[in-house]
Amino acid sequence: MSSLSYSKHLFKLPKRSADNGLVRKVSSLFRQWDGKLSQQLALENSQFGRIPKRLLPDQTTNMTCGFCATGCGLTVHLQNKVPVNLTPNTHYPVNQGKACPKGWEALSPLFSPNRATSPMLRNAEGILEPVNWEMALRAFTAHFKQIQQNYGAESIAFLSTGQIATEEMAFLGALAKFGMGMVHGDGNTRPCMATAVTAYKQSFGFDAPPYTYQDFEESDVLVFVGANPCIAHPIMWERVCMNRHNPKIIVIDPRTTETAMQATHHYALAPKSDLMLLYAVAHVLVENQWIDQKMIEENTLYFAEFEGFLRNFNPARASRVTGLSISQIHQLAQLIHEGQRVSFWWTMGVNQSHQGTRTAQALINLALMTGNIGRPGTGANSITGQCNAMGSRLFSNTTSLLGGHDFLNPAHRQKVASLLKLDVSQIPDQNSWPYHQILAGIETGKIKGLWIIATNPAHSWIQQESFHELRKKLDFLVVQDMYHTTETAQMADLLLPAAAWGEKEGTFINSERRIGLLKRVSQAPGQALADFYIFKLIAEYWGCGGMFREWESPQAVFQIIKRLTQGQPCDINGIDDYVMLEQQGGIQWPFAEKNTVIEKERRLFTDGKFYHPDQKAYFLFEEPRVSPELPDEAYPLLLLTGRGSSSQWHTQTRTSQSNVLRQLSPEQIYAEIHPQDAETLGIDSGTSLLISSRRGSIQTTALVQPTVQPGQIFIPMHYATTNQLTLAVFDPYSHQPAYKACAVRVEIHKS
Ligand SMILES: Nc1nc2c(c(=O)[nH]1)N[C@H]1C(S)=C(S)[C@@H](COP(=O)(O)OP(=O)(O)OC[C@H]3O[C@@H](n4cnc5c(=O)[nH]c(N)nc54)[C@H](O)[C@@H]3O)O[C@H]1N2
Ligand SMILES: Nc1nc2c(c(=O)[nH]1)N[C@H]1C(S)=C(S)[C@@H](COP(=O)(O)OP(=O)(O)OC[C@H]3O[C@@H](n4cnc5c(=O)[nH]c(N)nc54)[C@H](O)[C@@H]3O)O[C@H]1N2
Ligand code: SF4
Ligand SMILES: [Mo]
Repeated sequence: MSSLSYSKHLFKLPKRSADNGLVRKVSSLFRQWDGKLSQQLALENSQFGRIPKRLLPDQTTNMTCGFCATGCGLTVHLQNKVPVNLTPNTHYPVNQGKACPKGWEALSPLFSPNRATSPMLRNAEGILEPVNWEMALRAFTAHFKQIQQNYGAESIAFLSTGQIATEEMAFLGALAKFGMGMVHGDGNTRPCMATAVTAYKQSFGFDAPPYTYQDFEESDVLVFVGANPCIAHPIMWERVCMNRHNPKIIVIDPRTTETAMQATHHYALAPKSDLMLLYAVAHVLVENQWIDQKMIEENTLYFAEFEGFLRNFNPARASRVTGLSISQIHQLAQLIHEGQRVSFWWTMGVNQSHQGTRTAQALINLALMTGNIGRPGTGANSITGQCNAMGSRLFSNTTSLLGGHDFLNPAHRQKVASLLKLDVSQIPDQNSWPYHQILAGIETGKIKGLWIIATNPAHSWIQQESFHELRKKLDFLVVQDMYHTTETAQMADLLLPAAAWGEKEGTFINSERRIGLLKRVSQAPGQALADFYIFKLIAEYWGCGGMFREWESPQAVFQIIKRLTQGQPCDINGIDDYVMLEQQGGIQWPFAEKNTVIEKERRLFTDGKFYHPDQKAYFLFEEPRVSPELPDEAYPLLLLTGRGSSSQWHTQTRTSQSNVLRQLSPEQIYAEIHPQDAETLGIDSGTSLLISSRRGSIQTTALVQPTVQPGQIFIPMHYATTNQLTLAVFDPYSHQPAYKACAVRVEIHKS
């Protein structure tokens, strides 16, 4: 059904389907939205909804990529208002005319036969069957309200995402927590960025990655820890390649990754021994007085305590734990000392660890103690994963109250309430449970209803079986996705069909804090709606639509978001609107005043002032702990997981829909294994393997190559079964899952 006929269909609601009150309500709703939602749905007047004329795409239009957090600019080419191709934007400051395979192929996933084109409701026979929106919304409201009536308002929770527009995230968070009375809601940024968030908040006083991509080009020493940008952030890596200072490129990773192969120095440490290594490096720096006393005294706290703590971390001790030689540890410290502009970059090898927060802070400590922050080419820099993980960190209303505020702070609650014209009692005065506690709440019967938006945890959550088992304990599961075929969508009681990137408008915030524009260049299939309008409809059906009258379009919500940032480190009140974002090629936060100089690149902490009330950065540290599951006799190998290729995105719901991308990566699951282990096991590349952990067994194909160390194997996360093996272990501060270390056994698979 086309959007046009869909909209007509809704205007003339079938009489049998609803009580008259509801029919009247929906009709009046659509009347109120005439020229807004109806326009959005029907596209009668314009292919591009309410985008101001100046932004109207003609033959081409520019927008931000919807895969990774690099946030490249793409130019979409249209013919008769239909997108026919795209090219990298040559003028966008991020990518300067380059894109990785996913960017080039960003349109293909839109035109997949797997698209969810109609709401689907599980019927009495247990089969998901298409229903119209009205029935879907009535089911949503009736089931969730019933659950709340039976078990209390907190008994429904949501799991959201770093992959929808900021305006959508803010809407969802406000609707769920202020409108529907939920307390618990988290997102797939928990398995991704929670560690960086916690580390920054504790060390700097706010979740603030300080860098700008220009720093890739300005550094003379770049230290990548647990990061494989050649695969995961190829265009950031391009920026490294543009560095004209003949830089030292140091990679700290147990694997000889594509990035390690390009590096000048690779330290293949034992998995999860980073904390020990980084403390030993700090020890050597202190011992040689290779530290920046001025920076330490003027801008930081707790260095004396840190110095005392470091005495126990000599290179000999670290050598035993990391497997690196003592001289390698000295060499690493010396390289850092000799650099004039040293930048530290980390990603999932750090974040996804049982001691991730302290490891990230050990990197922050190194930057602080050597004065490598606030200057070009420096910084303690967490690289973000998903296209809008940064938006989710500030505006999803999950871990922080909208705008980077604190649910536990009464003044913050009051501020947000008055900005949104709410009664302060509507804002929860407690933090949400983190993701794994929400799942534990399902296990114990405290959570009975779950709403999952733009994430596929049935594939991606750690120790997958535990997630699948929880399904039985839920009274009602709603999944909102662009495809009806995902592992999680298949489990739903109610599936809500979402428009995708390219089919809606809004903004994303990239890794360097740059706010970029999304545009509508294609029509969503069938009855699929932008998440924004799904939330709008739910608000109306739930009965809290009045709270969101001002939230009439993504552009209107952008203005609300701006207000919410007033006085915050992420203040963006100097940005007028989408048009200004378009004209400037994205704008990095903070941008509080209109007259702030608009530079192409801006970094934080140039004045040495941090966001704690005392304006200092803190040295934070703790005794390292042993990884919870080490290899033993029964399970003698260690499993690492992560990204396999630049053409595969996560659970592959999107990238598997492109013929081009499919051909650039192995279709079948494989395990990298060292030649030495292969010999012991009597296997070759191509041998079918059975890989078992204490959680279960999966079948893979062997890929024998020395990219992994002996005793370790690597399996990409992109395949449905990988997380059957992983072990649910979490960092105690960030609650981020430790996906990258568990013990396994490898055998030849006999069919
Ligand atoms: N092509 C592609 N790009 C992506 C994504 C994708 O799915 N596909 N996903 C995006 C997202 S959401 C994210 S979060 C990022 C992730 O980006 P990255 O973190 O760069 O990718 P990963 O492969 O998960 O992990 C990085 C490295 O950590 C190493 N590692 C494992 N254990 C340890 C350890 O104990 N210490 C150290 N030092 N290293 C360790 C692994 O060997 C791996 O090479 O990528 C983003 N970009
Ligand atoms: N073993 C192992 N597991 C891992 C990791 C690892 O390194 N190792 N990494 C973890 C990390 S860092 C991450 S970020 C997670 C990612 O895990 P997920 O978030 O589960 O992975 P995606 O495939 O990105 O899921 C996004 C879903 O949203 C849907 N979608 C896309 N666009 C839209 C939209 O606009 N609206 C709606 N409603 N839906 C949309 C897609 O079809 C897809 O189903 O995986 C984690 N899992
Ligand atoms: S590097 Fe990331 S943002 Fe850039 S084109 Fe590739 S997926 Fe898109
Ligand atoms: Mo991620």
